[in-house]
Amino acid sequence: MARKAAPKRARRSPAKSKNPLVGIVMGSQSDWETMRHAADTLKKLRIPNEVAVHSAHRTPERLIDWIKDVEGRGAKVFIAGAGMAAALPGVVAATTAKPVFGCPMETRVMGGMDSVLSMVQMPGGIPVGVLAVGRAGAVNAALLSAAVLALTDDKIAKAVDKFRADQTKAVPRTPN
Ligand code: RP5
Repeated sequence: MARKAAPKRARRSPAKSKNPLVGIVMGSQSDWETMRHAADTLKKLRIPNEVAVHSAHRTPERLIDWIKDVEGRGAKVFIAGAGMAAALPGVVAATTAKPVFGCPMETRVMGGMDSVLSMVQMPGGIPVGVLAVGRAGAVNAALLSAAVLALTDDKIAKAVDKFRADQTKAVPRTPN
C-alpha cells in the first residue's frame, strides 16, 4: 500500500531573542560560515544578540521589517555581513540611526574586494563602519559592537577587558 505523504511542516519563524543588544544580519545562508564568528564572539562576551538572514536584494521588505522590529526590542548596534554587491549594511544604515558595522564576505570571483568596495563607498550622511574581509572582520565587528556598548555598560566593559587580557596571555613568546 502506498504510504501517505507526510504533511509539509510549517516553516518555523526565526528565533527572536528577548532583549537583543546587537542585531546580526547576513544576506545569505552562505554567509553564516563567516558570520558565526561574530555571534560566537558576542556569546563569549555574554552580549545578547539576534541572528537573522535577510537580503537587501532578495528580501528587501522583510529586511526592513526585521531592522525595525529588533530595534524596537532593544538592539543598540547592528552587524551586517554580505558579499558581492553587498548593499546590506548600507540598507541597514539607511533604516536605523544606530551604529552599523559591515562585514565583507570573501567572494569566489574577486576575493572580497567587490564586497569591501560596495560597503565602503557609502554616500556622505549614511555611515557604515567596514571591517576586514572574512573571519577577522566578523570577530572585530563583534568586538567593536562590544566597545560601543561598553561606553554605557560596566559589565560589558569588564568582559571586553577580560577578553583582551586573555588574548594577550594566549600569545606565545616563542613559536612551538
Ligand atoms: C550576497 O550574495 C550574500 O550576502 C552572499 O554573500 C552572496 C551570495 O549569496 P548566495 O548566492 O550564496 O545566496 O547577497
